[in-house]
Amino acid sequence: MTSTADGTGLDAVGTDIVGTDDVSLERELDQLLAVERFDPPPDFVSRWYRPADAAAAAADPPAFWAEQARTLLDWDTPFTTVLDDSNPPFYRWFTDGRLNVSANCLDRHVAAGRGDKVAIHWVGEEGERRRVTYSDLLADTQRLANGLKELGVGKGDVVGIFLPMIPEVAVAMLACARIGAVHNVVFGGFAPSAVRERMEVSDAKVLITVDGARRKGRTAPVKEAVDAELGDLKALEHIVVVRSTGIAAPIREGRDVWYHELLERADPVAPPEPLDAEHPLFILYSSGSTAKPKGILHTTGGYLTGATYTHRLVFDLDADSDVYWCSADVGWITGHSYIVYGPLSNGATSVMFEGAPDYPDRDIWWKIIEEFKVTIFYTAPTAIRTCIKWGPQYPGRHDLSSLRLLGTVGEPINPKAWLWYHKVIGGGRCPIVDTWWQTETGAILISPLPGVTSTKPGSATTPLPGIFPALLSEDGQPVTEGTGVLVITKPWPSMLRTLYRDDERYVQTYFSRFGRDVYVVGDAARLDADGYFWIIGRIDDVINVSGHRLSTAEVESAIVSHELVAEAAVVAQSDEQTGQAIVAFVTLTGNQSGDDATIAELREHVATRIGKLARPKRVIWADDLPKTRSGKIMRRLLRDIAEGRELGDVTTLRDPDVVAALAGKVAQAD
Ligand code: 6R9
Repeated sequence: MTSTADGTGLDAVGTDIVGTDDVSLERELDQLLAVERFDPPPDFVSRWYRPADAAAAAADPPAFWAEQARTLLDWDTPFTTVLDDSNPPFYRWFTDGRLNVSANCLDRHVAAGRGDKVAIHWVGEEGERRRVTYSDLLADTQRLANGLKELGVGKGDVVGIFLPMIPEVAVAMLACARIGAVHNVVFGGFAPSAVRERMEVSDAKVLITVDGARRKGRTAPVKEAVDAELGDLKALEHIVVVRSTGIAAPIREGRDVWYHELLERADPVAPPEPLDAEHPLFILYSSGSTAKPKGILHTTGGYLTGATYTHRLVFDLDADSDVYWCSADVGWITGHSYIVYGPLSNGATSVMFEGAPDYPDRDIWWKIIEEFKVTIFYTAPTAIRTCIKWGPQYPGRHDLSSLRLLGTVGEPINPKAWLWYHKVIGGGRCPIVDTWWQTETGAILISPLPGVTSTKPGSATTPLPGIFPALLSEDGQPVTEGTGVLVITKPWPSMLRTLYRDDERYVQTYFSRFGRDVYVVGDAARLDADGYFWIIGRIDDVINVSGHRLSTAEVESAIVSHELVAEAAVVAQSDEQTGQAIVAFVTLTGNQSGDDATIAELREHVATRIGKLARPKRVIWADDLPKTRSGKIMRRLLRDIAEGRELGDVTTLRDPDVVAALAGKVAQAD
């Protein structure tokens, strides 16, 4: 597919923060920068927050979560055990209860007479509109559930999903949930080779994909590319193909089946399978500090409790009147929890948009908000920064007065972007929820509550009820004010349960540094005198480009697989547009020297191996890389070089001349 790097379709643009044509706005924002704290608007009263909840959650967290699970979800068999913490860090929640996620997202709303309510207002790239009601979703989900069964998919089998932003992606996820199959969604912007890797390591039995995907007026032949890369995968028995764009798609007799044909011939009734609360719901691969992506596993009852509870509370959802829009892609955790499961479980009406934010023009998002009278909008800081660059005239063309609440996720938001969002998009009246969480946490953990929490631009503020974060120093001492390593000290229902088929790596990655009951997040943070959390960023070898996680090792191994390359080291450089950008130091074989054509070739090579989002922004040719005596590349020094900083301690280097030569070279080139 041809999505741009961050999956939002945003092309990289320059670095100015505010469109320079608007001097008065710039001045106003500068003045606002002096405001440290924004109190909730007096007329914004939280629908769901009760101060007593926070007290109850603090007094007895499992009892508080049990109450949420019971009141927010329908259970086929009510649970009696709340938290099994007998074998940390393998926590289990609501163990003897049974429920079905798709029944909670669909059947219960239809049964309550809300079948005709719009679940998804879908907007296609060429301006198409589809109104998908709860009854529509339920009908398709049942047929696909039966279709998958016909293809031999049973409880616990893994089903890959590689689809663009079309309603079928939600149907595919819900159909898996209905029969207890485990979905493994791969972001549409990834290359087919990344899809292959994720299917292979999870032994996916079926893959649901599409004929082609549109991006800014062009159509990429997805099925053809998938065949070329995955055709010989042994475990993969069938490929289901959604006809979306009409582009020619090869169909291999016996293995492949059209989605619409499968649905047409399937029985329309598929009762939801009551599943154990700890039955796996999905795997989502995320980057870790090695080249091998981590298969983060979420289960049924706890995950849905977290997604439902937080979506309603943090977005102050009124399912009867709100129109909610999250601009993420379903291929990321934000899409899982806040496009599919949270909103549908709460019976909300959402917008789903297939296209890029600058096609056909840069005002398309604001046009959609005006047309559907969107009330709640959730996006990423990187997207806001790009809109700032484009200038306030684009949102200025539209009536955005329906908006009442704004959210951000994915990376720290710089105060100026926060203020622009507040002023230009929110008209100064909408609270902003800066929501901190991760693929691993399943749901939002630290965020302001609208109408309750005073916000400070750039801070995710305070934890939600039932969540217990803390900062620790390097040696494990609690930090009450200042910077430290972010940890979560008590289990919560929507936490990951393990890394798929790799319990050891799960313990090692998250629960080895400070003991088996302290979850190590991987972020550093600062705690201020008011107890507000300010997330600084990752402490491991993970790069956050436009809110999307990539591991340095993953990108390095893609570069090194190019025949001309002898060695590569990848580091992050801060970038005003994308938060962080990838810088690759590359040594070519046989003392060759690289040129611009080689840079283009390497970037393309990475795009085909991982996806466009992983392309290095800068490639720096290195005759040699700075290494310790034990042969470890010192990325810390490379970061200093990339960002033009004074070099840190070089005494442990095997050959200190290497860095001096490299630093001199970079300085010259800049
Ligand atoms: C939901 C999601 C997780 C990492 C996380 C942190 C960064 C996410 C943030 C934020 C500052 C926020 N992050 N939200 N940093 N403020 N509001 O993005 O999941 O893709 O797993 O990334 O993203 O570094 O550790 P995921």
